[in-house]
Amino acid sequence: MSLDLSLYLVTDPTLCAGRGLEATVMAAVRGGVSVVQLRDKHASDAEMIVQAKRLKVLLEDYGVPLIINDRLEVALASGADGLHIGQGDGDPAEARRVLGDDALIGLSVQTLEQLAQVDAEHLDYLGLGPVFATATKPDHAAPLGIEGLARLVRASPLPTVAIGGLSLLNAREIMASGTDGVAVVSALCTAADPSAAAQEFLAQYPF
Ligand code: TZP
Ligand code: MG
Repeated sequence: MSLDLSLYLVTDPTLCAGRGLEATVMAAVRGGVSVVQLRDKHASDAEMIVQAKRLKVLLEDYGVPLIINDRLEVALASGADGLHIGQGDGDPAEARRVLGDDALIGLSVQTLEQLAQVDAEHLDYLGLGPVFATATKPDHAAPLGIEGLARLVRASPLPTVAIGGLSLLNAREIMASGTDGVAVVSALCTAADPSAAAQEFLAQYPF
């Protein structure tokens, strides 16, 4: 499946639960979300595989890829389109070997030092952040700010998506850094109308 990073929704079991995770995700997708990442730090692998398989069927009609956070076994067993790993979560080359050439594999990068170590051969994109401090990920690294983000975008050998504290208030400025897209949890999952919010994100972009 091709990769359009423009509006990348990362799920959170609590923040997306308002109207039900699936209903929230699909409303956002109808509004124009281009990638969905299933992220759940507490579910068992078996629970996550069930959720991933259900989402995969729903997303198929929209041509939107489903990416699994952290868990290679879940990505493989659910037939998801790819895997997103953090620094120290796993090896991109191993993920590529297990998931195959067509899988979409992403890595989180927080610093120029990490960027210099990136195994671009086995990756499709980089997640850059957090741009701003966010309560959604309590253990996050030091925020990059817009300037820090722009430096990483310029130096990246791969397409990038920015994450962390992003919202309708800063999406235009974020896209002006040259990144290929914006990744959000709360800005879509806690929106009164996730579909309208997704449309508003895309309407802000300078392209
Ligand atoms: N990785 C870096 S920040 C973050 C993740 C998963 C959470 C982003 O959440 P929000 O609600 O969009 O700030
Ligand atoms: Mg991780």
